[in-house]
Amino acid sequence: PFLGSLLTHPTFIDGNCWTTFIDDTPELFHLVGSANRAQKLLSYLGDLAVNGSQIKGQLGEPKFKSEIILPTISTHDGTKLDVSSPSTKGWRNIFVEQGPEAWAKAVRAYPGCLIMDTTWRDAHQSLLATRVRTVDMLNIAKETSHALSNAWALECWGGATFDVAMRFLYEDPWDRLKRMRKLVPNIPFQMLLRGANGVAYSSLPDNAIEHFCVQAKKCGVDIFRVFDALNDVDQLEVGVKAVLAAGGIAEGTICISGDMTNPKKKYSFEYYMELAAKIVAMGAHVLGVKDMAGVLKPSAATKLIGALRAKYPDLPIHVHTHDSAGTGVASMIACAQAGADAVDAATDAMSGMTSQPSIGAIVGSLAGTPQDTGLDHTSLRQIDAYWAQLRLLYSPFEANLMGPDPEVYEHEIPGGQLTNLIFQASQQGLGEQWAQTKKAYEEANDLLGDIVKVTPTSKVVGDLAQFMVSNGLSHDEVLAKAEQLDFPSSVLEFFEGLMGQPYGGFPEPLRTHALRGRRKMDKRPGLYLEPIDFEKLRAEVKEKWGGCTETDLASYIMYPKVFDDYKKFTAKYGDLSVLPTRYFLAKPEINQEFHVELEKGKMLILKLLAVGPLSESTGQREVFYEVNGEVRQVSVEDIH
Ligand code: 3PY
Ligand code: ZN
Repeated sequence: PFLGSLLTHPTFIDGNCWTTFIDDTPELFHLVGSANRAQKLLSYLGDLAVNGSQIKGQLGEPKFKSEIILPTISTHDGTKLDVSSPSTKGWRNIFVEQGPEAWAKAVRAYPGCLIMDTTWRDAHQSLLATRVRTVDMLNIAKETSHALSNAWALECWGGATFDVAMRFLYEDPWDRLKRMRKLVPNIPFQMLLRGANGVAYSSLPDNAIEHFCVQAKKCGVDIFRVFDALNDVDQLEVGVKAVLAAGGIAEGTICISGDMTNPKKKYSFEYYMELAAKIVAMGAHVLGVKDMAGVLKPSAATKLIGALRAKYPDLPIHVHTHDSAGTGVASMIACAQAGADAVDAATDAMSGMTSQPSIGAIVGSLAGTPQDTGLDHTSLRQIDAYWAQLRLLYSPFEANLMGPDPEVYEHEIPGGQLTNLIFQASQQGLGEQWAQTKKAYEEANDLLGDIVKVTPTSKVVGDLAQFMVSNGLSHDEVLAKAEQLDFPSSVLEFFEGLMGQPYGGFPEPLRTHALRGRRKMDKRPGLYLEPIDFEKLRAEVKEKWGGCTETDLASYIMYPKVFDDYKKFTAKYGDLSVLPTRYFLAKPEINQEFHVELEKGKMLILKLLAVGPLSESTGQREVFYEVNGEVRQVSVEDIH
């Protein structure tokens, strides 16, 4: 009943096909729209059946092949919760009704330690190459709104999820945010904002960050964790100011680097205390402490958080870590006991190693103590049963980490990057190559002046390390040959000052030798960059894609090429966010029935019937699908 409905409509057949036809018979155009969408979806499914998944980074097919079982949610005393609609109880109400200051006061007054669940952002960014799709968050969203109603927040947006959504999953990150928000109205949503870099890899003009924060707040972000990868306060302030202007909760954040209890290290206890004072002076609502590599040992955590708590009795303190060394639970408990208002954890099946520490372990350890999290361990376990299945569904993106890496105290590689580097090294056997990479990373960091390492500066160190390994260059050789070497572009951008100013200055003469006449910015890049001309870019996007929403514009400003490629892809294949992950990543078995809800009430029942032989003349194969009982055929180019 797709296109046929239009062509066989009596009005059409009579030839009375005047211009009001569209207005008089909107239902048919709706059907044509669905027909187009169904056809585009079939093109994708056909392609998958012939050529396999083209999703970057995917190795093989999901280990999980059955239907995902949704848990029923109850409390530890056996009371079953009605999850047919979202919970309305939670910390977000205070923020929405009374604003950020009242919310901050309320969380300070709460006697226990709250938990931020990072499962929807950092956990999958750190373990599964950021590949978890919107549909898999939405499917557990209402249950989560109940089980985690007392959570500080769900971290669910920003960081790498923004570009990966468009770049590799062909999804609109804004659409993800709005859809999650509908199903979780009660728990604050938190995002990660890289200060003046927004969610990109180097600085943007200030007005781009302002525009971005307004859109993010409108679409559903409440708390913005704002950091700068060099702890450059001028860069950080761009983000904090933009969040304040947008009406969000600003979590101004200190990035932790190295072991502050070791007197030989560059970043000392005093350094962090001074940085905190500057962040508080910016008017941040929350003080964030971000330990992106997981190097904040429990004793250091006790000292730093204890001192911050004493100095800022009215300011909520929120701590983030990664469990790379295996000490994440111990450190977060130390933080809670030293007075942190909130610590980060991930659902058990998505926790540990380069991800956040286990929510169950932290909640269980603090239960019944003055730092009780107010979360019910039974409900959490039930939510985790869902994620245990999802972890297997996303098995093609596993880095196959085998255990903790306490060597992180030496190499200081942030969680997400550590997974990437281990994965790359494991492709080559994890032997000599991995040892070399870790050593080169330490040397590269040293050459760059022992910088704070987190996106985007961690990429600078990683790129320089790989450059050294592949060219067989030692630390001293890089210094000696710097005037001749073709450094990676990220290293040059860092030296130019496009990522801000490092604490203690740039290393010289390496900077000058590497730049060889390129510009040197000695103040924050926003002072040199031309402001965005919104009108001009809006017209450009409209011209290319026939329309431009404010969120399209924000995506285009952050990632013009990625946005264009995403639009090209969806023009060809449609919005694939409706497709269950199993059939997004791999073809179904022959004759296996599966369902796709194209839009509310428009269900497609699909079955792969056959993949035809290769036509020598066209290089194509015919793929046959049954769609709602009718046989459909798509021609697909065989790229093998
Ligand atoms: C990001 O910037 O994406 C991070 O997760 C940094 O920790
Ligand atoms: Zn992190």
